[in-house]
Amino acid sequence: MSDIFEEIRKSLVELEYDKVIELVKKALDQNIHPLDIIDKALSPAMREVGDLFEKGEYFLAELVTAAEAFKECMELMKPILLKEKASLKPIGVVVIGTVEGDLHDIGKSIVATMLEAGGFQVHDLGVDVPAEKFVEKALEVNADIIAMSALLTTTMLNMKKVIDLLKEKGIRDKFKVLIGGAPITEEFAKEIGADGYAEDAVKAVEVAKKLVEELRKQ
Ligand code: B12
Repeated sequence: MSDIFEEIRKSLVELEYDKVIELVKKALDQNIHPLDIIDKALSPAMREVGDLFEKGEYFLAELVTAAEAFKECMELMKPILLKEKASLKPIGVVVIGTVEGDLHDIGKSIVATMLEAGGFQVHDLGVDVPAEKFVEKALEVNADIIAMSALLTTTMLNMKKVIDLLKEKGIRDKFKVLIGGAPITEEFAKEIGADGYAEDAVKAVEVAKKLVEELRKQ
């Protein structure tokens, strides 16, 4: 069974678009859970693609191709992930997006899907989301959690802008702020005053549930 993960990983790193899709379909046919495909094959492959880019062996076009293949695999897996949706009545409301200046959305979309599968009502604002838009939407839908993603060291500070804006408006306590993305750490979350951090989509759901409980107790 582990061979299929290796095959998927290799074909994504080598940018064999059709082969990746075909192998993911094959894995799903074998009842392999989508989260295992993501964690054991697709995500490690994307990190490798990023490393090759950093070394100058791959260019932007290669990043784009790999990202498109990953996204198409997500389209195949999303219905399976959502089939496991926990409850009919939402356990909380989340506004999620990738921060201003940042166009990376694969990880954010996985987190959004997993939160939805975990029973949250999710409003996905997409990428390059300005601080004002996060706050506006959170107020509009009466959100419990504002969740932000950043993949660039240059954009991660835009997360703080959202927290500062909440403080400025006197509504910081109304929402829990959850952050994540490859360059984000627990320390960074503390530093900017976020309420929670998670390194992957599964942990994001656990932390989100904890944050909603805390909010209800306030
Ligand atoms: C694919 C990719 C792209 C694609 C994105 C396509 C898309 N639709 O997303 C494209 C080609 C557009 C791109 C562009 C650029 N990229 Co890019 N990209 C990547 C790459 C290879 C993979 C990212 C990815 O999708 N990973 C897979 C997902 C599943 O993982 P993830 O995003 O980390 O998400 C997981 C966790 O972090 C967490 N998580 C994520 N979000 C959230 C949110 C919350 C709330 C929580 C709790 C958790 C959480 O859960 C997720 C699931 O487990 C990374 C390499 C890397 N190591 O990350 C570089 C990388 C991020 N890119 C990089 C760079 C430099 C760029 C560009 C500046 C390149 C350029 N010269 O133009 C541009 C910037 C464009 C912009 N303004 O955003 C650098 C960043 C370096 C840095 N220190 O900032 C990296 C690290 C590559 C490298 N090693 O050099 N990129």
